[in-house]
Amino acid sequence: LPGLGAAAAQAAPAPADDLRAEVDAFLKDFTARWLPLDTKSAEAAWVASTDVSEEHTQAQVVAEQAVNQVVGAPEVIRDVARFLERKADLTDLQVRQLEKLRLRTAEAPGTIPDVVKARVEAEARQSATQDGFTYTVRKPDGTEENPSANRIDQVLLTSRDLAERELYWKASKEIGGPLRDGLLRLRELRNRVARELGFSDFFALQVADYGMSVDEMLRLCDQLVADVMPLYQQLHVWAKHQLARRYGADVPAGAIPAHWLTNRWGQNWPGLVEGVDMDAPFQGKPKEFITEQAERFYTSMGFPKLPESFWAKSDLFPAAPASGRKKNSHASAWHIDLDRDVRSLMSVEPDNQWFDTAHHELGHIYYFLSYSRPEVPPLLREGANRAFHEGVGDLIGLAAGQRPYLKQVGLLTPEAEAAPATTFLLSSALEGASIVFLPWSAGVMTRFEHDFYSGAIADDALNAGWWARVRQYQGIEPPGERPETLCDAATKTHINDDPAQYYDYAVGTVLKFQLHDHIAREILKQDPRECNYFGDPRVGDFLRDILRLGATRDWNAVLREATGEGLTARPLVAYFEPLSQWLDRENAGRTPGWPEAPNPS
Ligand code: X8Z
Ligand code: ZN
Repeated sequence: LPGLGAAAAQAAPAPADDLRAEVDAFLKDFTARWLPLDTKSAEAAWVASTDVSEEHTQAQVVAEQAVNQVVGAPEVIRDVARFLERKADLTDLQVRQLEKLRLRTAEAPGTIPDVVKARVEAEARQSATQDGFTYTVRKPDGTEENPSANRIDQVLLTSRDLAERELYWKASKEIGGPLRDGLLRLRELRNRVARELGFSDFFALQVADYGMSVDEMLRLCDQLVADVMPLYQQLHVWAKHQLARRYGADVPAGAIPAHWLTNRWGQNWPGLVEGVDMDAPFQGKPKEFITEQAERFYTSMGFPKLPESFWAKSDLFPAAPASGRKKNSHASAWHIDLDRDVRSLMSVEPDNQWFDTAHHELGHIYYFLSYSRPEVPPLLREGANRAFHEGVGDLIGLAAGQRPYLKQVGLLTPEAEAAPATTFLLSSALEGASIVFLPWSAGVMTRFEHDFYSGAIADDALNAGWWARVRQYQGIEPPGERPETLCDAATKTHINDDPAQYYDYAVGTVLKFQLHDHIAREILKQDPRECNYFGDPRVGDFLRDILRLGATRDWNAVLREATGEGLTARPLVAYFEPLSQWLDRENAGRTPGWPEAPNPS
């Protein structure tokens, strides 16, 4: 009888109070074991990204293996699942931490240790191949150049010689060759990892962080593409006429050749508007100016100065070619210890694109700093969702591109000041993360990665699959055949090292315009197209109220409380409204669109 009693007592669920105490103890213990290893692993990844070498790659693998052993331990997986079965008895903060932990365990389930280990190795190898790559341009006169990514971007931005443009564009795609097999291997390993805990594939695992299904995310992205497609098609036809004139070439009948555009992927089209030279004000400024000016924007709104360690530990400028050091050429922000150790990896040059990027990166950094406080458990030191993290710095980039601010700080040329409002608006629609960016981000990148992980794109048709989507959404075509020995998708950093998450930027773009609209109209009482946040602590207070929450609240609720509305592209579309009429006049007699374009209605 006593034995029976004990068994019955064991089978009965613990009272809610006891369960909450148990979960608290579990989370405390887990965090204490995980955080120091996570910090070490972030430090090792930082070193591997800023100074590519075999030794650093190996050290990164070892450090990541160590953290995975704690995160994906079978007991952790089991306990998290057991606790989540009793969500109703737990606090919201506990449930949120457990959900985040469930997604972390799903990235490295200890039930299939060999696959997890193989993945860590393959990820580190792919990053090293990417970050250590040397571009080569073979000139018609027989000489060779090894241009940096910045140099390629500069040629594509400024050269008016189509033969030269094609040479540099093609050179920029050579990196896809050495990355192709690694990407296919990573697809297999990422999918196997994700499926172990029941996700349909790796794409589904990444979307789960939004609390959305894959179908919901795809529908949202399709809607965003549809929302901007009428204006995109007007911009597309305007741009091809503008570029044909610039290059002295015939206007393409349908799609625009990729090497005509001023960005390697045509993800935005900077520098197309004549008379608005946004680079001129930065030329001749000290190299620190761009990041320091971005910091001044944040401090002017009441954010603190960046910690000294940010300046000491960040890697902000291109590596000197003579040093032989190779570093990742794409901008990023790092939260090393989930506390005050924040860093940025950039290759800042004195131009407008890096000015925008520096504001973007500092947005991540101020987000990190704002939620690193005792009330936010380390497992929830993330954005409300990943798109919020992308949207915040972009918002400040948008604010720093407004003319009243640029004029105030002496960064507006007289021509840009004199330009009609629509001309200035036109350059905003083309540049940065805005109208032109959405068919790329919500269309090409999202659909390609979805279809790649679901298996809808055959291994021997990666380029065919990529360019079909580029043509469909962006109306861009490659100059000539693209061989399947290359992999043009893998020339985009995120495909390799930030996979299946590019919709973050699409959703972030929409959020950016929603927040901007609210700030301009409701807080500043200014025109969203000619406004100035600089020096206004009310804007800082509004933003900090969002940032300081981290991921402790549902993102839909955070957005609704901040702006009174759920996610909507309405403010984005409204911002560019005056442009459509102007483009209609400019484009009179021209035929917009290209074969197989998505229906603009
Ligand atoms: O990757 C970035 C940031 C770092 S999170 C520089 N962006 C996307 C890209 O460059 O493709 C910002 C906009 C889109
Ligand atoms: Zn970012």
